[in-house]
This record gives sequence, structure tokens and C-alpha cells, in this order.
Amino acid sequence: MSQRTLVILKPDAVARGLMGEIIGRIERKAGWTIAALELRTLDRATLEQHYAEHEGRPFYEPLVEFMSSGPSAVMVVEGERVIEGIRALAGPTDPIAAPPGSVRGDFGTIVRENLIHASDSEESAQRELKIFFPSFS
Ligand code: RTP
Ligand code: MG
Repeated sequence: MSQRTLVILKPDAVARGLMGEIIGRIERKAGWTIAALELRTLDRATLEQHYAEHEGRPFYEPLVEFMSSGPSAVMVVEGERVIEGIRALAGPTDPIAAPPGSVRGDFGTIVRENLIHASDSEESAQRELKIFFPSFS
């Protein structure tokens, strides 16, 4: 089942020079294609839409601050079961709990600065693609 998902390489990944490493893992997966890719410093309005489900939580403000602190790489990735697949490639939210071999497990230590975002369901993917790549939805 071919799907489309929104992936963000967060400002920590870009600042640490890990874009190539992470994009390489996505590119090498059989049958997955990067359909759009852009470096973008995300503004508050965009992030408020994107993270609406977390509004009011203690980590929300620092998260929006961090996510707007420098350029991110925003991408549309398409292919076989790509929504579930990129979540697996990223690993669990907390990088210390994430297994070695996953992006977060290999490169992260801090929950907020966990390198990568990927849509968590078909509904989220639809909603998020509309925010970041209106021409793809
Ligand atoms: P994402 O949305 O970025 O793909 O990550 P996720 O689904 O694994 O995690 P989610 O629960 O949606 O949280 C969104 C992002 O907020 C930051 N966060 N910080 N306790 C904390 O300090 C905390 N909890 C979450 C992380 O950057 C997480 O990816
Ligand atoms: Mg999430």
C-alpha cells in the first residue's frame, strides 16, 4: 500500500550535520521516494498548527522555541507502508529508550531534540502535508 508522509529533520539534525546520514537511510529503503525536500526555518504560526494536539502541555512552549531555532529539512516521502516505516526508522520519542539502529537511538539523548518528526497515522499525514506542502494534498 503506497502512502505519503511528512518528515521533518529537526533543527538539531540539520545543525549537527546529520541530514545526509538520515536522508541516506530513507533513500536506501526499497521503494521509498523523496517526493519533496526543502530547508526551511519554521515559523511559530506553522508550528502552532503542526503541534496543536500538544498545546497546553509543559513541553509545548520549549518545543515550539526549539523547532523555530534554525533551519529544518521538511520532506514528503512516499512508498510502501511509509508512515509506519519511518516511525520505525525514527524509533521511540525518548532517544535513550530508542534502540540502537534507529535514528533517535543512534544519535539522540534529549527527548525534545530527537532529530526527526514523522506523521504517526494516515490522518496525521493528510493533515500535516496540507500544512507544509499544500500542493501535495
Ligand atoms: P514527533 O511528533 O516529533 O514525530 O514525535 P513523537 O510523535 O514521537 O512525539 P510526540 O509525543 O508527538 O511529541 C512531539 C515532540 O515533542 C517533544 N517532546 N518533548 N517531555 C518532553 O520534554 C517532550 N515530550 C515530547 C519531542 O521533540 C517530540 O518529538
Ligand atoms: Mg507526534
